Amino acid sequence: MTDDNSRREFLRRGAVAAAAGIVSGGTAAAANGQDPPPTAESPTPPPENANTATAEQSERLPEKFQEYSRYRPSYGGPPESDNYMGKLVPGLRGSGLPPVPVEAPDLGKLPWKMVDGVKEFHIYCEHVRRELLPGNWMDFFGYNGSMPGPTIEAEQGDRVRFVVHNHLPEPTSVHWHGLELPVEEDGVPGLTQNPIPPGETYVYEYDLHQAGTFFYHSHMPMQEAFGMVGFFIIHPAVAFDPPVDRDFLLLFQNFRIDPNQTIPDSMAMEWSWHTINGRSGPYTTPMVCRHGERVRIRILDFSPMQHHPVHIHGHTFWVTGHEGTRIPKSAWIPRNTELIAVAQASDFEFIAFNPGDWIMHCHMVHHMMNHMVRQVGPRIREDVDVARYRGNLDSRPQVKFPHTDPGYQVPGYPQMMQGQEMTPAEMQKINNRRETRGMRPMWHMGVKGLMTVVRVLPDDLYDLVMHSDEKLQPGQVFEEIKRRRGKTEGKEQA
Ligand SMILES: [Cu+2]
Repeated sequence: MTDDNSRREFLRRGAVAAAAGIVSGGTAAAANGQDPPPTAESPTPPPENANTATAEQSERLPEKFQEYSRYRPSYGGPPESDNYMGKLVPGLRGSGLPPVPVEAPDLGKLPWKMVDGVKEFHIYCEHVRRELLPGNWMDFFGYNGSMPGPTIEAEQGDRVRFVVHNHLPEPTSVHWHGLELPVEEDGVPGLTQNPIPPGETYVYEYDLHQAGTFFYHSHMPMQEAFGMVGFFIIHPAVAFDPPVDRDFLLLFQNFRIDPNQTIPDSMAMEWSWHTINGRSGPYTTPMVCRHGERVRIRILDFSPMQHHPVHIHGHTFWVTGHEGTRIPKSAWIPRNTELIAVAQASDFEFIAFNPGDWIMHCHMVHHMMNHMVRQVGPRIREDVDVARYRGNLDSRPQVKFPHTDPGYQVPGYPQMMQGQEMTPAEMQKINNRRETRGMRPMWHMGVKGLMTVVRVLPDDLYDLVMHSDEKLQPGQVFEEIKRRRGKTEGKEQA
């Protein structure tokens, strides 16, 4: 059997086993994607005893830790096994289908039409107003009415044409980040082309031979800090195995926008607003999945100068790609927190085995809040009156002993930090989205700044939330998930 055939055979068996809920790890050594035996074409033999060692490890590991289930917590080991922590467990969608379209919550896609065998896109560079949180409209530069710009979705092998219309009050150009293209298409002002003057149009055209998570952006630094970026996803000609059921995109950004402003300060070096796909938590729309699906989430950090350690709760993901391209399986890394630096992207894949509402967020504390300002008395802390101090500068009142005295309060965030005030109408915008139906009544308290939610819902609850018009009470779905786990946990493990 050729390597390709054995791979297909493994995936087929995996899909059959997966359909039964359990993927056996007992024969892991035989089907764990190790290097094929040496042939005339591959003179380097695998290390001696590699297979024996794996088999021995596998034998020593209690069987219950060798099995993998897409429907409950399990180990799927030993670490060399294909099933280990869900590593190569296929999605429910099956192999051999075209790649699933990407989905960027809260963002649209750039439309295209076929013109003489070329996929032609029109890009409008323009001023954009974006509502980061309900009632908080800010001013940016963006593309086609969106900040960040709409997602470009193309396929390996496409020839693409971008007609760029500059509606900005200043010159611009568009760079195609990570693409191996002719130098005159690279979009660097001065170096490879003249900047596109305001009101004028410029055409880029080239072939795509790569596949992966790329992006497009202005190559004027201050325009980048103003929001001029968007995803450029190139699907592989043949879908990557194991197949995924969902392919989400999240674009992380930081901005400095002072409390009396709606325009980012692109010179600033500390950041007060944090957005995912142009919104801040809790206005970021949850990613809703079916229980047992294989999910890919691709994250791009396009912050001006800060990295993001992105963490998911309740699951372990495999890092399967970076902004360069897909990573070979032997180099995938299991993590629950991945550090993504400026202009880097990471692709995560995991089996959504764990029903519930799971937060996915940047772990830097300053990135878990919005509209931050320094401690300046009543502006942030409601019970502190700086006028009282200012009026008595000659004889400032002494700190009194009772702990209620403001002098006892720690300057900084921890005590009496104010939440973002929102009107009932604004709260409705948070809670009235289909994707949030049935979440706990106060779910939004814990979802701020660079935070969003992955919802893993059993089939019937997924349909109830996403497809039915039945009225759901706050907390109804969450409580039902808790109730079922309590009821069925023992049975499933029997
Ligand atoms: Cu961060």
